[in-house]
Amino acid sequence: MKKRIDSALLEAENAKRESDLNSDYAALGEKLARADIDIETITAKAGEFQVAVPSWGTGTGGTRFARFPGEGEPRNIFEKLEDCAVINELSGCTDSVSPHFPWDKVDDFSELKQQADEYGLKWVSVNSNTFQDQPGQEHSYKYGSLSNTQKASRDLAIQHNLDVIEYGQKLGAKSLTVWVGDGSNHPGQQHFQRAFERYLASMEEIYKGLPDDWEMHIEHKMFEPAFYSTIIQDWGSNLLAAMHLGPKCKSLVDLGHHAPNTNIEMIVSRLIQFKKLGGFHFNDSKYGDDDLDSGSLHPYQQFLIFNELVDAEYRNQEGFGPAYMLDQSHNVTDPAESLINSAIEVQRSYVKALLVNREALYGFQEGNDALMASLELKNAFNLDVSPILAMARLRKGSAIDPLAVYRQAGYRKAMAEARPRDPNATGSGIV
Ligand code: LRH
Ligand code: MN
Ligand code: MN
Repeated sequence: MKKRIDSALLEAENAKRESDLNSDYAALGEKLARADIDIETITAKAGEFQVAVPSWGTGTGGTRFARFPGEGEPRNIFEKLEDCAVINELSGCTDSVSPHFPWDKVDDFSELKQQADEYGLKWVSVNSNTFQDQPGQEHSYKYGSLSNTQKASRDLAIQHNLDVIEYGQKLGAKSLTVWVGDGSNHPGQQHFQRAFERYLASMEEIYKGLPDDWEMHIEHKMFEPAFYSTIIQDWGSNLLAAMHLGPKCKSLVDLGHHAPNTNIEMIVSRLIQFKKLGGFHFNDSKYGDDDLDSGSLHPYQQFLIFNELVDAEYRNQEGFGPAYMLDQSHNVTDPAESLINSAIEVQRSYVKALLVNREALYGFQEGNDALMASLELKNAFNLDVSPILAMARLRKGSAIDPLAVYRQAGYRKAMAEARPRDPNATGSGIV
């Protein structure tokens, strides 16, 4: 497999840390053994865990006020892929990329697929974009896309989604994620029911174009860019649409798309119960769709979501197999560093959730022992599983300390030279 980080450097950095890691791992193994948990089983599962990197997350983000471009940021999808390769090499848990069209401009899909293959990267959910007009676009999305009152705009948005499915097929992806910004800014501006009817009719056309082994994932979001009403503003509308469209359509949960304090883990449970959980966009948020680094603000919430996911796995819940993706915007950090760190934080939540004694928890739930039930979760969350994560990485040839190796390798500096900034470049397209 083609590497972008010098193997000798990686091995030397790992060698420096290996003996300390072995001691920490042995100590944690003993502690877990006292709770009848086999550390090797957990480490093997940690090694299998993967979360996809969003192609758009590799560039510096921005807000509607300003964007401060970073040095050496990728200028096209091929360079984004290079950064995704680095993120995966070091973290060992991001073996796939989720592209966004037409932000990712591709002339030759076989060339792109070949580059990904060389780096051992796969393509997962493809994202369509009908939330902004493209230069020279014939019919505008200013008043919506799939739900626009004008048929010509709706048709354009439908066709774009069908095109994106075709691109995804060329790359070997198996799902389409649809998020639209359609909505209204003024009470009375839009007839709620008619708009939703138009949206559903458009989505039916896209659904018909789905290959047999594909799924379509609908993403809800409370507000923005529409500030009064949004067509799929919450999981209720999302689920209604997914149920209306059919079994190949499921809901996607972007953590930042809910009101603060929403019980997202319960939404996840509901979607699992009705076989409608399509996937995740992981990130963290304080106020709205902040797209902050996963686990940076609410690690316990992220753990509680994984508690539901691991529970579904444990119960062999039928129809369960969500796609895990990050969806973040990095304004003040090196995007590659944030993505490495975030992927590991998501993996950390998964591993901690594996430590929960499910049978004990069910017992506390049945017996209405609220305190012991909550402690069963809290004790798992409080355990530092870093040695498990580091060992899983070491065993697959990734870095014990990914950020240390990344900085030691001087990757960003090298990219600043290799990728001179285009003075005319506009935003990276981060929403
Ligand atoms: C919308 C969203 C959606 C888009 C991405 C760029 O806020 O979360 O997933 O495709 O941001
Ligand atoms: Mn998202
Ligand atoms: Mn978002």
